[in-house]
Parts: sequence; C-alpha cells; structure tokens
Amino acid sequence: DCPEFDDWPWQQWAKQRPDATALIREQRSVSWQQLADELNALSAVFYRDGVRKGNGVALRGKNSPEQLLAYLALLQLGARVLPLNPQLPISLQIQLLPMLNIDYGWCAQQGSWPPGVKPLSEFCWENIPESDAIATASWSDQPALTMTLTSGSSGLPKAAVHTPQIHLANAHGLLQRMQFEAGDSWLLSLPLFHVSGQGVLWRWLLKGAILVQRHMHPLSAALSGCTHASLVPTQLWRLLEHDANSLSLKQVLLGGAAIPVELTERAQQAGIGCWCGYGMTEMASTTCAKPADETSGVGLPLPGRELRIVEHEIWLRGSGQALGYWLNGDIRPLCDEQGWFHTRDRGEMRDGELYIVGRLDNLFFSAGEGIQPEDIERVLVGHPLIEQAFVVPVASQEFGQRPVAVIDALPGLELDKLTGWLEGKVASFQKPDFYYLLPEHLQSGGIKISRQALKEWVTGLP
Ligand code: 4YB
Repeated sequence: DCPEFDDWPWQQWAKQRPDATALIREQRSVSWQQLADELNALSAVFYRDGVRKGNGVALRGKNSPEQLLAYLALLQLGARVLPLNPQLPISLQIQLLPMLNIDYGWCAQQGSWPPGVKPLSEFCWENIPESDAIATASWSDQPALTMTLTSGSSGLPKAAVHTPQIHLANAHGLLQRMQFEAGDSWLLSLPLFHVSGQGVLWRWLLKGAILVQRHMHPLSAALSGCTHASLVPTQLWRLLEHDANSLSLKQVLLGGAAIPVELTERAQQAGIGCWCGYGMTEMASTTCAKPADETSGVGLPLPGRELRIVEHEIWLRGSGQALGYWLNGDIRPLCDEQGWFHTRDRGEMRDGELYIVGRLDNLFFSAGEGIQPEDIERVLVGHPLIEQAFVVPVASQEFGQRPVAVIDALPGLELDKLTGWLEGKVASFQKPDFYYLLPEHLQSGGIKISRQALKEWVTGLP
C-alpha cells in the first residue's frame, strides 16, 4: 500500500528530517526545513494576492526555482494549479484559460495574461518576504488539484486533473520496482508543464529524497552527482554522443516515445542502467516499465494498474488515473463505466510483455494498404546515424496518401541512400517517397515534436 502522509509531504519531511537535504539548486543544498519555511512564506504572499482554495492558477515557465516553489506553495493553499508551457501561443491561452477557470497567473518572465487572469506577485527565491501568517489548507481535505495539458494531435489540449494523493500513488507503483531512496537524487530533467516533470516531483516527495534543479545545458553537467534522471530518447542519444563518462547515474527512466533497443544497449555499455517506461498524462506518467533488455517491449503494468487490449487498443485503469478532464467548472470523466481509460494507443502482448505499436490516429491508407507510421520509424531509427524519424502522410492523386519521412540525423547521413537501405526491411508500399531533414524550428517547445506541425510543414514544401 502507498505510504500515507498526515500532512503536505514537504511539511512531514521537515518534521521528520529537518536537516536532511531536500533540494539542490545548481550547487546549493536546501534542507527540508528551509524548503518548508520558503513554502510557508510564499503561501502567505499568494494568500495576500487573493488566492483561495479552489482557485485556478496558471504557472507559466520552464522549471525555474521560483516555478517549483510556486507549484508547491499554491497546492499548499488548496489551489488548482496549471503549469503552462511558455511557448503555448497567446491566442491559444486566450481560448483555453477561461475554459479552465483560471483566476490567477504567475510567470517566470514578465508577459501578459488574457483578460480575467490576475497576475500574482513576482518573487525571487533568494528573498521571499518573511511572514507569520499561516495560509495552509489541510492536506487531508484534499482541496488541491493539478491540471496537466495533454498533447493531443488535434483540437485544443485537454486538462487532466489529479490530486496530490493520486500523483503519489502513481509514484509508489514505479518505486515498488525501481530502486530510489532517501539519499538518492533525481534531476528535474523534464518540464513541470509536462506530466513527466511532475512525475519526478512526486517520486522525490514520496521518498523524501533529493531533487536536483539545474540549467539543463549541457545535460552532462546538469547530471553531475545525480543518481536518477527521466529522459526522452533524444536526450539520451545526445548525452551518449557528447560525453557519457564520469556519470554518477544509477538509473535513467526513459519514456514519452518509442525507445530503440540500440539506444538502451549503447547506454548500458556506457554504464547507464536504463528503464523503459510507457506512460501518459491521464495516468500521471509511468504505467508500465521494465529494466531495459534485448526487446523493444515496455514490460507489464506496474503494481496498482490493470491493462486490457481491446480491438488492438490499449486500455488502462488504476493508480495514477486522473479524476477527469477539467472543462468550464466541471470534471468530465475520461474513462468508461468500468473505469477503463481508452488510450488510443495500439498495442500487442507478446511473450508476456506489452509492445506499443503506435497511435491508432496515426494509421493511414495508401492504395488500400494500412500504414502505421511507427512501423517504418522503428526501422529507420535502427540506422546508426538516425536519432529520430517521423513518417507522415501526404496527399497523392494516385494512391490517396503516401508516406514521407522527416529525419533527425547525425552529420554524414545521405538521405538519398535511405531507399536502398530500407530494401528488404519494410514492404515496398511502406517505403517513403521523400526524405527530409528535421528543421530546427520544429524541434523546440515541449518534449514532443507535433506530428500535426510536421504534416503541415511537409505539405507546404515545394
Ligand atoms: C510511447 C511511450 C513508449 C509514451 N513507446 N510510445 O515518468 C515517465 O514515465 C517518463 C520518463 C521519461 C520520459 C517521459 C516520461 C513520461 O511520463 C511520458 C508520458 C507522456 O509522454 N505523456 S503524454 O501524454 O505526453 O503522451 C502519451 C503518449 O506518448 C502515449 O499515449 C503514447 O502514444 C506515447 N508514448 N511512452 C511508445 N514507451
């Protein structure tokens, strides 16, 4: 069973182990007592700004020390917290924030908010105004909520709602398998506005371990002294390419996209132990995971989760599952009557483990043949110079749709040799008609490259 907390986890650790290190900011250690003091002072600041239980508060930024403090202090006030990607276009924010009932906004850099969103006080972690005021909601009343935006391929993102208790239950599932204890340190290596960043926080809080917050470039420097990190496959490729020596890493948790066996083998050779995870926003991050081995499967559901495959689709239920999607003051269910969340991921059970085939929505047809882009992508990333590959459909008069490939490669890759290289590795109807190098402007933003944006870019090419 998941360890129970009687108080906000940071307050409980401050009582039990006041002098133990909670946080490392760049090189500086912060104890649980100091962290709890900072959070109490900051809650009082936000209380004076007007924030009350149940208010919606957007937190726009990319993992600054202040954003982390604001996230925790607002939860302690019983607010409903929405971490936001600063690259989310303002036009989208104007549409989205009213539907998510956002009352207040806090951001790392100055910037405007849509009408109706009141800006909160700016502060710097080095001088949060001292306060005797106590503005803390009770942990056991469970008023606090997080809202995490999904990265759906079409339409507006949806906001999955979790309680802190649900996040902890998700963390507990993984940590019953993966070793992570007090004294270990996890780098906050993914953004808080993505579920993978929040996943790091709740594992840290569950164990009372050490969270490391640093500038992420270069990643090898950020990782210095850390025992754990969550990485998407491209981050690990780059790390291995540049410098994988002198790492203190015990374990890396991978996820967010297909994890090539070539990648985990290279990492293990460099002494980095890898875990392959499969998770999603709606389940508060990881749902299935295994220590990397010679197969490209993602293992089995972690304790507390259940899995079904229904007409090729992966269904999940259990710990970590969001209460629903927030919309106009209501929480709308995201599961069916039996509690199953239909993931829209296509999966298969083989030799006792789950394999992710691809997104059902990515399937397209070319002259009547079904093409699952991920089937071709998996083969392409087996090429020694290819780090990431995306296959998207373009309209074709003759075939309806045809695949083209967008490639993120190391220097030296010759695109015109790829058709030959694919010979015998995929069916001929699966061979892309054209290959392009992934342009820089599509690589920024969140942790994932949008297939929709890729499709639009490819369609607009001469
Ligand atoms: C996959 C996939 C896989 C997701 N193969 N497709 O803490 C973690 O678990 C973690 C660690 C490192 C990096 C990322 C994570 C995550 O949380 C990832 C969670 C995530 O990506 N959520 S999402 O809502 O943005 O996207 C979910 C979708 O991503 C899934 O429905 C799949 O389509 C895809 N995905 N893991 C292949 N191993």
